[in-house]
Amino acid sequence: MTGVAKSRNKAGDPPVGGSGRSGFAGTERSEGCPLNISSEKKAFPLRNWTLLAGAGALALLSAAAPASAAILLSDNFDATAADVLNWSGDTTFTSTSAPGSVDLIGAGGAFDFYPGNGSYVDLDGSTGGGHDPAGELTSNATFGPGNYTLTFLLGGNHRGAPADTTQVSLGSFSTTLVRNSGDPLSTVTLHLTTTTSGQLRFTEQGPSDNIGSILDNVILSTGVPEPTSWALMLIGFGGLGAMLRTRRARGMAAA
Ligand SMILES: [Ca+2]
Ligand SMILES: [Ca+2]
Repeated sequence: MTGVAKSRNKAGDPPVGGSGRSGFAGTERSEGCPLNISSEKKAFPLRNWTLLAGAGALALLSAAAPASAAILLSDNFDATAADVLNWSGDTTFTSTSAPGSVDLIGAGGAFDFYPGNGSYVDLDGSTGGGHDPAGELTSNATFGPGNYTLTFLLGGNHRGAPADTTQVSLGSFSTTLVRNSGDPLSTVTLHLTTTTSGQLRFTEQGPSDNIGSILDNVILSTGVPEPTSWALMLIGFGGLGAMLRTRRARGMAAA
């Protein structure tokens, strides 16, 4: 089909605080020790505080990294048989691009450019050129502020048409991906953060010529902290260690 303008009906197509003094009891003084433990008349070895702090740190890590990500949205577009030109959408996504549109193709139909993937979406539908956006799919669900992991397949238009630009957005997050005609259908993984609520949206920015990038297998999951968040936590743990070392030194000096 390479180079075919289109044979289908398309016009053109924080740190945990542990404090204390190590290993001595009795008539100790509390000067220099923010947490007065002298009234306990008992030793509470530094290693115990360290273990407590370590447990707290592990609790923080556990809270920050859920054991398994929950899938919030999933659509392989296979529930609808191809070909449906100017497709209106399904229970997960709605075509929101009027007067532009999207097409549902593939699945052994007339435009199965990526066989074996069932049905998939041509993000530039069959309503003619000159539309802005050329096509757009918007999730029916709205998602709140937070971290998300988004994966999907995106491929080139496969018909020799000019490269297409796809905008992917959710709330305050937005990015654009360019696919040349011959680019394969390949997995894109985005770890995104949005500060506002919003719907997941794939917007074909054009050029609007009834031939667009191909979208399939969209999965949105709960996310994990951005790498910068992990870095901040590690810095916090480093500070915790330094604080404990300082307290131990003070305790030995006081003794
Ligand atoms: Ca599919
Ligand atoms: Ca196009």
